[in-house]
Amino acid sequence: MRFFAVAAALFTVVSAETFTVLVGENGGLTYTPESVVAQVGDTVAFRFLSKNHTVTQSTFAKPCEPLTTPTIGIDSGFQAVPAGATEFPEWSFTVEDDKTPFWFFCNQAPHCARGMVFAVNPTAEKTFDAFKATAIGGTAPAAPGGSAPGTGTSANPTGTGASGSDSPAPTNNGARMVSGNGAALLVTLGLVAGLVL
Ligand SMILES: *[C@@H]1O[C@H](CO)[C@@H](O)[C@H](O)[C@H]1NC(C)=O
Ligand SMILES: [Cu+2]
Repeated sequence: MRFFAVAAALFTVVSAETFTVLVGENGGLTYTPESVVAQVGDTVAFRFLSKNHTVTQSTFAKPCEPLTTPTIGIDSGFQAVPAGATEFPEWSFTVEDDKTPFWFFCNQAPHCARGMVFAVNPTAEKTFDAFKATAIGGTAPAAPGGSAPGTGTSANPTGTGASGSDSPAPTNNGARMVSGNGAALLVTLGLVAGLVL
């Protein structure tokens, strides 16, 4: 019995996957890939390659507005990358619910309205294409002034590469945020999952 429990736990650890998403590849307003199908325990890691983008949680209905209710969504904050940079900021979260889709956008206006959106586990009813179409269709995109409610600005927008020392420390109720080991921020999509769409 005990043996099987341990074996199962080991398997879970070993089988967890990390999806790397490139943000602003070739200077584009893009996430590459645009969506991933992830399981509980998987990590979605964003690598910011250019410009000054965010990964900000939103909703299917309002792709370009930060999620604020019932809880504040997770947010990478602005990650600025100087031209010619050789180190790139990273930010990641771990999926703790794979029965619910999660929706994201770039909170740098007007990137979302130009289709800079991302999803984890879109469904047959709520497809990525529909989400993106709504974003481009442009219902009142994003945050005038740039700073999303509750998130504060990025603690480290100066592009010191992967050494992002401080987390933006958003006040998530359901998401737990911890510092990665000197590199990426690690965010856990927690109980918020069940409450959001
Ligand atoms: C990144 O964009 C935000 C929002 O527009 C802005 O407040 C911030 O100053 C920018 N950072 C840099 C380093 O340009
Ligand atoms: Cu952007």
